[in-house]
Formats: sequence, structure tokens, C-alpha cells
Amino acid sequence: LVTAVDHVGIAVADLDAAIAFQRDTFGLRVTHSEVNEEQGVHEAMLRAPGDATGATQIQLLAPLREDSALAKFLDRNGPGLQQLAYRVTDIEAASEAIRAKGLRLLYEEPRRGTANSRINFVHPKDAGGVLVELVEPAEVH
Ligand code: CMX
Repeated sequence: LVTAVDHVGIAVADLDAAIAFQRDTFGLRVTHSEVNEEQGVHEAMLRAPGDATGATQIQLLAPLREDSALAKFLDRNGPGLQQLAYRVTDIEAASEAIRAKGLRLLYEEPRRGTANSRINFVHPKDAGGVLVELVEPAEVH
């Protein structure tokens, strides 16, 4: 079902400070950043320089609004690991297989994720306390 660990998401209060910390402490570099209005996040994707394309990335997520899922997570837990994202090739098929096992997905239909990927989430209460994101990357032309 899953082809790779696409990324691990970390909730942060200050995106620029978190990017500087990851860069100065671990040598990670930003490869992509964007605002996702629907998800209510300002996000950056980071990877180690020299890592092969397609390697697991670290996603830093800062809230855009107080009513976002990210803001609620930060209010409740403070900064820290927020999600584990699995890459899939066909999100409809993956969603169907997961629903068939009786697990709850958060959305009826996939929504837009980072870099025009298509995403959904398994409810953390159905996945051992981990918010699991399913990511079907956008086709690269
Ligand atoms: N990881 C693990 N557990 C989590 C969690 C997380 N990230 N977020 C919430 N929970 C737990 C809560 O602690 C709570 O546990 P208890 O009942 O034991 O206290 C339980 O899940 C349900 O909490 P809730 O109050 O019913 O739900 P929330 O309002 O906290 O929302 C969730 C939880 C997962 C539905 C919401 O965070 C969500 O919709 N997430 C998906 C969207 C998202 O995370 N977007 C940001 C990332 C965008 C991107 O990746 O592109």
C-alpha cells in the first residue's frame, strides 16, 4: 500500500526560527515552501543536502490562523511531531483499502497537499495515536 515515508511533520510556532534551527543544527536545507490556505498552514519542506531525490523530507508547519488544526495542536501540545506521512501511488485505492479495514479517514475526498499532491489523513485514534497522512505526489512532467 505504502511506497515510502514521504515526510514527517513538525508543528512549529515560528517557521523562520525553526528553519534556522534545522539548518544550523542538522544541516538541513529548505527545498520547498508554500502557504496552504485550506489547511491553514505556512510550511517548508527540508532535506539533507546530497540526499537522493525522493528521500524522506522533514515538513515544518506553522499556523496561519487561530482556528486551524495546527493552531489547536500547538495550543494543546506545544511544538513537536504532528504527523507521519506515507506516500502512495493511488490515493483512491489506498483510501478504499483503509476504510475497508474500518479506519476513519478525515476527508470524504482527497484534498490538496504540498506541491499539488493529493492528501487524506487517518484519524489518530484509529492509527495508534499517530496522525497518518496519505500523500499521492503530483505527477512530474
Ligand atoms: N497526532 C496525534 N493525536 C492527535 C493529533 C495529532 N496530530 N491531533 C489530535 N490528536 C488527538 C487529540 O489529542 C485527541 O486525543 P484525546 O481525545 O485523547 O484527547 C484526539 O486526537 C481527537 O481530538 P479532537 O479534539 O477530537 O480533534 P482535534 O480538533 O484535535 O483534531 C484532527 C484532530 C486530527 C482531526 C485535526 O488535527 C485534523 O483535522 N488534522 C488534519 C489536518 C492537518 O493536520 N493539517 C495540517 C497539516 C497540513 C499538511 O500536512 O499539509
